[in-house]
Amino acid sequence: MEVRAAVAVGAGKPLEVTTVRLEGPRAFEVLVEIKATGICHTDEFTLSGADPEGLFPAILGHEGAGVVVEVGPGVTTLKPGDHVIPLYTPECRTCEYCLNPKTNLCQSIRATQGQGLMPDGSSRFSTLDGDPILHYMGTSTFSNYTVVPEIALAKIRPDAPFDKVCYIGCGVTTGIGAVINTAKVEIGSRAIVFGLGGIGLNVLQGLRLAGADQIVGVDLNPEKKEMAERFGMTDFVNPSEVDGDLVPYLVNLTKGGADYTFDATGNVNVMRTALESAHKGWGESIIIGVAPAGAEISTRPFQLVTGRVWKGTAFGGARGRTDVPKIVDWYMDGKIEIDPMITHTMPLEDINKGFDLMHSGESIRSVVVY
Ligand code: NAD
Ligand code: DAO
Ligand code: ZN
Repeated sequence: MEVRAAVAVGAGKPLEVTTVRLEGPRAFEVLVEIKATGICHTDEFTLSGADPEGLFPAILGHEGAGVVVEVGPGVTTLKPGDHVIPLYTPECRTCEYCLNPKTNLCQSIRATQGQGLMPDGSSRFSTLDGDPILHYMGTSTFSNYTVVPEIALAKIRPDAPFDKVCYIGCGVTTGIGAVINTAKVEIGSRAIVFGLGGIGLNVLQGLRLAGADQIVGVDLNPEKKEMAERFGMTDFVNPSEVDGDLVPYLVNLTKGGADYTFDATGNVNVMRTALESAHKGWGESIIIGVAPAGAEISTRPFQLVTGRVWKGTAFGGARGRTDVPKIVDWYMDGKIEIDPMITHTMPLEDINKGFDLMHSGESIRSVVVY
């Protein structure tokens, strides 16, 4: 079939919105009509050329929601008409990783997904001339139709609005999951969140949900304060307004250091500050941000010897097919908020404007509605 897609033709170039060819689903694959997709920093990371694993031409997008149109042979858990969220972290429920409760990093299709291919090693997308176009993160939601492995689709309730719950496909789950699945924050905790963007705001609301007492937000941009307060932040710190070292300031503010700190900036210097502002003896620091290629973290080992713990999290430690439908329920039941974070919506034709809004810092989330 012919579909409309925004094609990433090369690093640093704008997406080209055009008609491309999409082959139907093969065994254990599903054709999904994408109804809405968020534009995330990871798409920008790849499009900019900073992602060393970035491949072109490709159809980016990994934060979508849509409807099953057709299922390939062997698909048993989905049928046409089901509402779904594609998962860049699949959940096969049978691989060594899925069977280990300590991780959510299903590896069953990791190799081909990383090469922009479906599990059988081929692409379903091509130009009208027949030249292959690569998939991206196994999802390629910057297309009004896409083909996704069955194990990379979470079935969600049919009354959830696509233009809001698409954000659960990455940002919401990553932020809330970092709190609940990775840190396992206890009621009454003190926490510090570095970076109050699309991920950090969801860490804040995760902390509020977990019953944290003190939720400190740290951002260089003072305009982030108002929205962050709406999502549960109790104290705002702008590092550029702190005299001297930020670590002792934050340790003092949290009465000895935070029980949990979260990096949602991707800056390795911030990651060090986050680790060192965690409480001596038990403080845990969770890295969410994705640092530039080749960047390294450092601290004095004595920080760990004296009980601080450094951890990282991908997709909030969530097992998508199991956890994403529950997070959709939380949204529909009013336990979490999404709407205020969707600051802009646009048709696919204007997708490059969504990237411009991200660069200028004007948007939290732009959503393409098909
Ligand atoms: P964003 O740009 O919306 O937010 C980043 C925020 O950090 C901004 O508000 C910015 O002002 C602030 N900031 C930047 N430098 C700072 C500094 N030195 N000190 C304090 N604040 C600073 O980005 P986002 O969409 O929220 O994503 C955050 C990070 O999370 C990115 O690195 C992204 O790639 C990563 N991410 C990780 C996962 C995962 O599974 N681990 C998933 C999605 C995104
Ligand atoms: O299993 O090796 C692997 C890859 C897991 C990918 C996790 C990606 C998380 C960070 C990227 C941000 C996604 C939007
Ligand atoms: Zn698996």
